[in-house]
Amino acid sequence: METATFLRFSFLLFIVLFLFAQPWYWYPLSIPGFLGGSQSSPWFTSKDQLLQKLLSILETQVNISEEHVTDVPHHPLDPLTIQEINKVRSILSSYAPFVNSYPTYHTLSLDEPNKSQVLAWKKGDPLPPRKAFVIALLNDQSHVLSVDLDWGQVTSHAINSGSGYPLLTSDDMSTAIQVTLSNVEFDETIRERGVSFSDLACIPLSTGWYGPNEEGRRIIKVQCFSSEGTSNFYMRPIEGLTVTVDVDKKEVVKISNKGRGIPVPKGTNTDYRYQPDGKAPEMEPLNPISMEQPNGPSFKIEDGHIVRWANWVFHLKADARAGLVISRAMVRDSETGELRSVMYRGFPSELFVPYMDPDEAWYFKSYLDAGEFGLGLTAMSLVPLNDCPRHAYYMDGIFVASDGKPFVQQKIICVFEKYAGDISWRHSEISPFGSAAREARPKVTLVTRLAATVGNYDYVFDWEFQTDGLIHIKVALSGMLMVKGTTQQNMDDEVSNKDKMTGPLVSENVIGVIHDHYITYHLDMDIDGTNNSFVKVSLVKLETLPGESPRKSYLKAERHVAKTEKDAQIKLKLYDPAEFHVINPSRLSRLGNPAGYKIVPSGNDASLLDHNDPPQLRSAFTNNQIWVTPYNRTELWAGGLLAYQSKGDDTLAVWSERNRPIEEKDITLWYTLGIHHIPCQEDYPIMPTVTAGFDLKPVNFFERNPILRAAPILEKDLPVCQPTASF
Ligand SMILES: *[C@@H]1O[C@H](CO)[C@@H](O)[C@H](O)[C@H]1NC(C)=O
Ligand SMILES: *[C@@H]1O[C@H](CO)[C@@H](O)[C@H](O)[C@H]1NC(C)=O
Ligand SMILES: *[C@@H]1O[C@H](CO)[C@@H](O)[C@H](O)[C@H]1NC(C)=O
Ligand SMILES: *[C@@H]1O[C@H](CO)[C@@H](O)[C@H](O)[C@H]1NC(C)=O
Ligand SMILES: [Cu+2]
Repeated sequence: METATFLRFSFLLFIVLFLFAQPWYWYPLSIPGFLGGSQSSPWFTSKDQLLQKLLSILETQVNISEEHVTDVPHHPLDPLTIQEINKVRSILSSYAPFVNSYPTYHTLSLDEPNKSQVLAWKKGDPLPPRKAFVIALLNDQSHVLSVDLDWGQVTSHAINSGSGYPLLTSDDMSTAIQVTLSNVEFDETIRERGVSFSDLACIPLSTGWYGPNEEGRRIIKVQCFSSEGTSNFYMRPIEGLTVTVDVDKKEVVKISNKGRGIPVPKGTNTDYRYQPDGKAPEMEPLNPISMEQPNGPSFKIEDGHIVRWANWVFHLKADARAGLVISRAMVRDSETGELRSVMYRGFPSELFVPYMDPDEAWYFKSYLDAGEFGLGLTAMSLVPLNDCPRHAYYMDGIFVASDGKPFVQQKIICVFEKYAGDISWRHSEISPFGSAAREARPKVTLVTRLAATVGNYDYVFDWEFQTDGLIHIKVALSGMLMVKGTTQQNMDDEVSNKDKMTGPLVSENVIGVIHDHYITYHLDMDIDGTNNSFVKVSLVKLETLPGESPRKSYLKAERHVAKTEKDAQIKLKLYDPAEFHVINPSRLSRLGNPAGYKIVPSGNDASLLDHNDPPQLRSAFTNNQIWVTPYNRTELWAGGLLAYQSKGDDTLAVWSERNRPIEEKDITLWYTLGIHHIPCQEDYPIMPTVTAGFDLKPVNFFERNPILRAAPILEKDLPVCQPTASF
């Protein structure tokens, strides 16, 4: 039965994610004694039995809600439904080139209609033709197809000639682990390190691109840890052991084992799961706290994907690669009530994480998490009341396994209203005429959130909408450091290779390797339509003439409209400040200012790697913090359509070099936020969140403060609440 098989695949994905991101502790929940017993337990006397157990679990079925089976699309941008995905698979199974040799599916998602069709569509109109965008791998070639669901036909088919491969499937990852676990030499190395197979946890790592040796085949590097005594196996690396696997040939290419003298760190006190009877931190306990919403939340979700709240309307969906996509964001004009366009589409396009260690077991760690693993595929269910507050609405993601079958990732997005005690505007005054003013308004916002767990790291992606028109885009980083084993226990220890430490000691025998995080956002701005320009408003210092003023210098704003892409390749500089506006030159305020939104950067560390260093070549899209390109429906992924092992021949940096005109055009803004991360002891064993973000803020878009007449909150509006159930 169709449903049963897709359930099986969702389970398969879960298992692999668990291999990939979750500790082995999950096993005892379903297999008593699997982890709890001793070496002599029948489950894990040998590695073969471990493997067999794994495989039999992959065959098991789980019971997952069937609620999406009857979904139908309501909006041109709605993701493919389960029925549509099944139809695409059936069309492709009788498509001549794939009939005799079955490809694996790495992407199967909505091929969005042309922008003009989406903009012209109104509720009630028939949907534009539904199409699927497919990337399938067959005999080492990436086939890029468009499938028309109404015609039941493939309407375009090209073999991509770029350097990279599509993102990994869960099958690729489990293959890499299985090939590793079945290797005899690997067996030896694990025994030699004194780790028992029952405690072994291995993760599949993307390999980057480092020259001809690894070209022409798909490679995954596997590294392993000991989970003995902790669910947090990431803190117990088997250092210096890397198994390079050819995923398609299903064979080990190389085993590098250079960490023999390095002990597996002990990992005491590294478990992060709550122990109700465990020792609490030395602090006064907090009383339970929540936000009051006596009348419930103020947002509505229409037809599954349209979010309406206060003066905002937008389309929200999960995407296997981007995670969370906001489309057609529109804000209501506070004076006229007109719904005005702000952004056609916004999403994190790539996430680059280079580690700063040239060692054999570390040099390749330079991940492109969106294009290699997928920010949606790695997102797991949010935890009610902790990940998202009470009254949050949860949205599922419907993705596709490598055999083309759909599966559901439940509750990976949440939508909620937030009041964090902040103020949206205020003033108080003692009037000389007796009537005092004391006015303040609370800041209530609407948040949409997705948390990707890409292996060890967690990235919480937020889009926060304000009633004053501002959109705050934020990422919170948490999860585990990727740590390196060392013989060193203390900073005082005499260690011969101390100078080669590539990060601080964060625990005994554990180095937190220095690394960066760069998140590049695709922001297709449409300010009151598509006729937009990018304006750099520079602050320049002017000097007064002798005798002109007691002042010697002052600042003035100078506007420069970017003509072509190179005018908009921007490196931020503290002593050369500027604002960056996207404006509509044909939409003027009553005072003659063009309607605009500015991007307000922050969280902007820049990459210092050599531009010819392979990871930086592939991630040249981080060489500037801001880029602007003319709209092009295929230029979505800053690191290229096929990012896995790519050489950087299809990145934003390459497109932008064409230097196309961008003035009075439909333009896309790209912003990269960056974080240098020098780990510290507090990051161990799990990191308190570190946040970085930026704003999209109206400039002369509204005629005046759009929330001037917003009402204050009074005591009677907030009766003391009784607890209500969360859902
Ligand atoms: C599986 O789901 C069905 C309904 O969809 C339910 O009746 C049944 O009890 C569930 N089985 C288990 C084991 O949860
Ligand atoms: C969409 O746009 C592309 C290029 O602009 C064009 O080739 C194609 O025919 C359009 N498709 C439809 C359905 O209008
Ligand atoms: C864009 O706006 C400018 C300024 O109003 C106008 O001259 C130009 O014709 C517009 N372009 C388009 C394509 O509408
Ligand atoms: C759109 O982008 C693709 C990929 O960069 C490029 O090949 C194509 O020429 C672009 N189309 C236009 C109209 O610029
Ligand atoms: Cu970090």
